[in-house]
Amino acid sequence: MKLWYDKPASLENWNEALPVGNGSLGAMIFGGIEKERFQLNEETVWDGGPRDRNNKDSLEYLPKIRKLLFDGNIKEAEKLTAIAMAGTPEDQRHYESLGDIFIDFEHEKQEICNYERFLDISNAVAGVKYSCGDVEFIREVFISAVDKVMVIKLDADKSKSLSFMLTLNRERYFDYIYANAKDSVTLKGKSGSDKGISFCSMVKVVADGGNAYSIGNKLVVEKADKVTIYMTARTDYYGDEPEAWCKNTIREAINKSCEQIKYDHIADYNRLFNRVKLTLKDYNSEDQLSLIPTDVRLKKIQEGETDLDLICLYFQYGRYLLISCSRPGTLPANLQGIWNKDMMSPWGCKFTININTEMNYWPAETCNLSELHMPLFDHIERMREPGRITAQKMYNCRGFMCHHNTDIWGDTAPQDLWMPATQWPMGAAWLCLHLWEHYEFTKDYNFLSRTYDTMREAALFFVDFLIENNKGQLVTCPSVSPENTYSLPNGQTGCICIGPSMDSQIIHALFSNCIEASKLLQTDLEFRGKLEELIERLPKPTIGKYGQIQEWAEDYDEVEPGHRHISQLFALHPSNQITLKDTPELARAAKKTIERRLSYGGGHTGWSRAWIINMWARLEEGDLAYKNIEALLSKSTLPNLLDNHPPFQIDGNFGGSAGIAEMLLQSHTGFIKFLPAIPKAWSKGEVSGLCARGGFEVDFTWEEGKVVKASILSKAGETCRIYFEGNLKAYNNGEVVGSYNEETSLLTFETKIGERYEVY
Ligand code: FUC
Repeated sequence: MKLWYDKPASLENWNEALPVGNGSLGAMIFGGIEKERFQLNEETVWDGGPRDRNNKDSLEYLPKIRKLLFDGNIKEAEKLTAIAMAGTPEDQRHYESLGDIFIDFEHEKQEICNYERFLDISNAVAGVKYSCGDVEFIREVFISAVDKVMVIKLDADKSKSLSFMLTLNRERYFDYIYANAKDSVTLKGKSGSDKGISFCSMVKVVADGGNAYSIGNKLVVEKADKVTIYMTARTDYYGDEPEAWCKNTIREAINKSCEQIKYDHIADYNRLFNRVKLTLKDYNSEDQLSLIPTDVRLKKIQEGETDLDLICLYFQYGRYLLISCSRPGTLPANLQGIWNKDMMSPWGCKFTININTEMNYWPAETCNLSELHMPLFDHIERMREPGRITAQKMYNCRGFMCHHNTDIWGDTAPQDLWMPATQWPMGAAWLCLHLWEHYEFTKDYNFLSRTYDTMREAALFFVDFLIENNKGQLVTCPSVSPENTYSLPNGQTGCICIGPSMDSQIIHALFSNCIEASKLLQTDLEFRGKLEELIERLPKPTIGKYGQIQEWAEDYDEVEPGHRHISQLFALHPSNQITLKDTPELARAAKKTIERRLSYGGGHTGWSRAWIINMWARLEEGDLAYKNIEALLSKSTLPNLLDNHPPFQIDGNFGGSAGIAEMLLQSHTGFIKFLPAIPKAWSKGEVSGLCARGGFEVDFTWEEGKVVKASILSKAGETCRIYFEGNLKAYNNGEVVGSYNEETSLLTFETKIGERYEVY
């Protein structure tokens, strides 16, 4: 499980560098020979601080905007929305790079050979190896979540071979950089406003043999045998004094020893990573593929070659990335996880919640990284108070809500002044669906009882916010269908609308989850009654003139029929309101919808392609899903296997891994289905540790596209239902359990917590 390359990343091309991280600290490693670069991030280094941006006039103009929309005067409605509802100011805070470490090596002028740069994702350790003359140099880098430091080990097989100068830097916006000890430098600053974040990064070198000292604000090492560099960073976001925290963390790391830190790091990482294994057996390859550099393998896929092993690597890379950027107690993965080189990055490298942040967490449950979902849940809590204020001030509604972006202070006011996206009231609602999903996968009753109130509060907003449309249905208004524009027969175009399909689907899911949760928790009877009454009045998915699922309440044409968002199919994925079995007509229309999008060039951003993979998987179209995986790899993947929107955006990686899992195992319809969307080319393979709703962990092998043998671990003692056509039985300790119903094709058996069940 290695990404590897036979040359350094070009210093100017960040997209070739390799990411390491521990959930809050991140680095991109370039692997230079003369000059090494580590581009650094700390996830709380954001510009500015919290603020209230809710538009003071929103409430006053809301009735007027609604009236304009009901009168069909879209242009006027949009004009007024742009000034009366936009955030004041229009933009949320943004994420920034922490800086860089540069190391200038003094090498003898000799030929370099045997160069290799790698990222071993089975241990979360990156490295560089090469020979210069008769000296072999080895560099190893990892960031420990246990000890909260980045460790860079420099080694050479001849003594006194390591001489270099180290520079810690930041492009701009910092106040101090100084040697805080003989062998250590500190960089400090404060971002943005007076409420801004104070940050500190610190580097210390420990040399074996030779000399290590500072000159000015550089660190110099001369003729050392081995060197260990410790780096960490902190801000005051969580209330720490950053410099003291860094000093202390580095001191403790050095006391612990580099070997022990590495040992603990690998053990900690393996605990998460090793839970899932995937092999796709390729009859044509001769298992020599790992000898080819990763960028070359990617190019071969672009040229139409098959490389199933690279698909397994890509799948696991998504898991690696989530483990490296989203640990309990850290912030959720932002648009780039934690890895961002810019001071002013695309979309502020925030949390865009009209698809992107949600997609980041699609693999969390299915790919057995459930606890990595926690940062998202913590963030929802962070949004509650600001979200209440926005609900109250902008709409005079109870509950909490958010528009299509949020920042690390949980800002919930509208973001940007961009008609297709800004005025969308569904962000908090969509995020809250993840709480229910976590419950469904874990059956953790305590979690549900802890978080019910949050889901309820998101639903409460819509109890107040929904209004009646001309058909007497309950709809959102104003809203948009992210981020598409419709055209009217008279040639007018518009974004703002009444009751876009996605909104009704999200509210349907949120209300259903709350109703279900309140039953399980035996609570909140009155509120449940209210939701049961309202849910009946939400518009249902409707089939339009092209046989597609309608995107808006009216069967408008899209200005961009190949648009990257496919919001009207939210009901197909991630939700389960459209399924092949229960709503076959809608499923057919969903298929038409995807085909229509694709025929107009859809799926052109990485995340959009990843969503399409998940949708084809839900429609059990394995070959089409696979075709889109190949497209994701060949059109939207950078040399370092990060997703390319463009630019780099991590959602495509996570959506891609989730899509592969979705092709292998599904459980969104009340039962487990093995290999629901297996492409012909993946006829043989094995997988272990994928998760299904009901608290099940599933392993199986397959041949000729059919499961040969499965093993299911029950973690919650729920009844297990497996759908298949054929003749399989379930066994526990050698005894047959449960029974198979030929009419429903369901094998059903009761389970005990911690027991394993074999199915063959
Ligand atoms: C949404 C998408 C864009 C981009 C941005 C960060 O607005 O429509 O494609 O991914 O988020």
